[in-house]
Amino acid sequence: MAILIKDIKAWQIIDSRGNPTVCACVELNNGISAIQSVPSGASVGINEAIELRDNNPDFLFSKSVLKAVDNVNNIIAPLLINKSPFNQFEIDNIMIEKDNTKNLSSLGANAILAVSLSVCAAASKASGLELFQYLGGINALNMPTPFINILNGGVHANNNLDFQEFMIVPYGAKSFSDALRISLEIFNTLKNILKSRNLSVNVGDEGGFAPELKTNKEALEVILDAIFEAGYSTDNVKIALDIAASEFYKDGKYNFENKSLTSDEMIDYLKNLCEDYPIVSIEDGLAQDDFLSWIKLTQILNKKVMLVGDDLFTTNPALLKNGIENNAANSILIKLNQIGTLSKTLECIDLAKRNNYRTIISHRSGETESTFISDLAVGVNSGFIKTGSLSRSERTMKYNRLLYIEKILGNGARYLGMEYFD
Ligand code: 2PG
Ligand code: MG
Repeated sequence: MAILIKDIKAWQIIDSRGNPTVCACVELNNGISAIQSVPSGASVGINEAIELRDNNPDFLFSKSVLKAVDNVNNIIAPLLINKSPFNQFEIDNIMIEKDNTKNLSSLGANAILAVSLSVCAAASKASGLELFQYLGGINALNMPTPFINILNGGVHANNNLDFQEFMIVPYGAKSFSDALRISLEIFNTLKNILKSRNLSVNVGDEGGFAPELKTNKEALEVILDAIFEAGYSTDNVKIALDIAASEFYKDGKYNFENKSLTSDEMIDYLKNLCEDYPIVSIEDGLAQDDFLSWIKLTQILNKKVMLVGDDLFTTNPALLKNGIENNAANSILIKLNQIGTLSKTLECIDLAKRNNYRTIISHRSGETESTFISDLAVGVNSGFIKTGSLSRSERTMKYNRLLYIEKILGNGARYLGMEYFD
C-alpha cells in the first residue's frame, strides 16, 4: 500500500516569549503522525516571508494566528491529502503556488512552514529513519560547531547593550559534547563573575545573561574574563557576534552607544574590533539596505572572519545569488521561517555550499519545543548552528537533541571545529 497523507490539522500554541504560533500535525494512512511548530523573530529582516497574524487589537495583543491555523485546516489540508509525504518538493510547491504571493502573505509562512516541516518529520518516521538521516543520508556525519549565546542585548533584552548577541565558539573542542562541556564551564563562570560584580544574571530571550554593561567592548571584556577564569584560552575558544545592525541604522548612520557612524566608520569600527578581540564571525555587521558597504566590508575582512548575512539574505536564494555575484558577505544564516518552506531552505543551503559560503542553521528569538533545526544542521552537514544559550529549555533541547544525534552516530560523528577556520 502506498504511504500517503491522510490528514493535516493545525492549532495555535504558545512560543517562548508568550506569543501565539502555529503547530501542525500530519497523519499518514499507515497510522504514523508527526507534529512540528514554527518559531518567530524579533529582529525581522524586511525581505522575510510574512508570518500571518490576525491583527485584532482586542485579542492577544493582535498576535493570534487563528487565520493561519484556518488556512492549514481548510485550504492546505484538502490540497495535500492523498499526496506522498516523500515528495517534499511537490508538497512545498503546491503550497507556494496556492499562496501565489512573493512573500507567502496570503496563506502565511507560519501556516506553510508548520505543514512543510511536519510532512518531512512524518516521512522520516515512516521510512524508519532519524530525521537527520532522512534529510542527509549516510553521509550526514558532521556535528555542527555551536555558536553559543552567552550575553543578550539589542531587541532580545531589556538592557542597554546595543549589539544583539555575544556568542562563544568552542572551536578547539574534540567533539560536539566536549564543545558543550567547555561552553557550560564558561557560561557558569560568567554567571559567577557577573554576580561577584553585582550585575544581573537574569537572562534574555535567547537564554544568555542580560546585565547592564556600559559598552559592547565591556561585554567582550567580561566574556574574555570568563573564558580565562574557566581555564581556557583564545586559542581554543573564540567569539562570534550578531550585531543586528539593521536595528540601529537610521538615515545612513549607525547609531549605538553615543556614536553615530557613517558606513565607512562602521566598517573601521568592525575591523578594529576584529584586531582587538578573538572574533571569528560577525553577523549583520552592517544593515540589510547598506549593500555597497557590505561589499567593502567583505573586501577588508573576507579572509579573517565569517561575515554572515542574516537580514541581508533572509534565507532567500535570489538574495543570496545577488550577494554571491557581488562578493557581499561570505556566510549565510539559515532560518526556515524566513523563506517559509523546507525545500526553499534546502535550495538556499545548496546554493551557499556550491559557492563556498558557510551556512549557520539558526533558531529564532521566539522559539518552540521543535528540535528540527538540530537534525537539519547535521542532515545537511551545515558545519555550524546557532541556537541560543545553555539555559531555557527551548534552547537547551536543541543542544540535547544534538547530543543524542552524536550518540547515534557513535564513531562516525565528526566535529570539525577549528578545521573550518584554517
Ligand atoms: C537573529 C535571530 C536569532 P530574531 O537575528 O539572528 O538569534 O533573532 O529571531 O529575533 O530575528
Ligand atoms: Mg541575526
